[in-house]
Amino acid sequence: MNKKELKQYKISLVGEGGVGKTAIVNRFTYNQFAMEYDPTLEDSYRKQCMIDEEVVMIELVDPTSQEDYRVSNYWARFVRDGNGVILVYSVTSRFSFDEIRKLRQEVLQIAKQDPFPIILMANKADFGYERQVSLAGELSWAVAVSPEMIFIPEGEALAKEFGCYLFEASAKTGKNIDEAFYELVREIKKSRKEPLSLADAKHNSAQEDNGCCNGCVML
Ligand SMILES: Nc1nc2c(ncn2[C@@H]2O[C@H](COP(=O)(O)OP(=O)(O)OP(=O)(O)O)[C@@H](O)[C@H]2O)c(=O)[nH]1
Ligand SMILES: [Mg+2]
Repeated sequence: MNKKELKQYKISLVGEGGVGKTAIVNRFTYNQFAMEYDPTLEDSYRKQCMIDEEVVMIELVDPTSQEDYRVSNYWARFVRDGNGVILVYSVTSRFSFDEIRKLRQEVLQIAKQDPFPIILMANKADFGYERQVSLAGELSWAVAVSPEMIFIPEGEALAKEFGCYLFEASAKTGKNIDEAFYELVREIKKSRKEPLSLADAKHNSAQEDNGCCNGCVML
């Protein structure tokens, strides 16, 4: 099969500046990570990958997060032409988390499709200690240590509200990066009512057995 015949999935990353959208795309596409921060104007990428025993083409758009562009049609076109969105916040930025609800509303207003496939990604999960603390349920201690940090229960509540998956991820370590993209592709397949491959069907039935998905958290 040549590249033109492959199923295509167009995905955009949406989130506030500095949350790690470019780092996530670079980890997913090239398996690379850089510590430098260079605000994005606009980039697009393509990656061929095997998901549930099927070779597909993923097209990624990493649009600028600057407010001036977001409110213009320039930004909207990426969402409108795309098949799904990864909404990204950083566990180290309360602001980026607080803005997610508004960003989701913007995406849903722009998107042509209802429901529109969305995955929530909590990036920079390599900022380690808070994860153990929140798993142990000692939130108040953790908040005292770092009021800016976002903890799993907060992200989990948001994912439940949205009825979508939440992936705790790190572009630095690679944790849950591929998994989040693959899950979004599955969501897009479901929304397009594409016939399921055997591997897809197995995956979906395992999730249904686990009561997914009304806000699932992947740690
Ligand atoms: N520790 C850690 N740092 C990260 C991670 N992801 C991104 N960073 C760092 O965070 C900074 C911002 O990352 P970018 O990927 O440029 O952020 P962005 O969301 O693309 O920002 P804009 O292009 O301005 O919208 C960079 O210094 C990255 O190295 C991560 O998972 N862990
Ligand atoms: Mg960027």
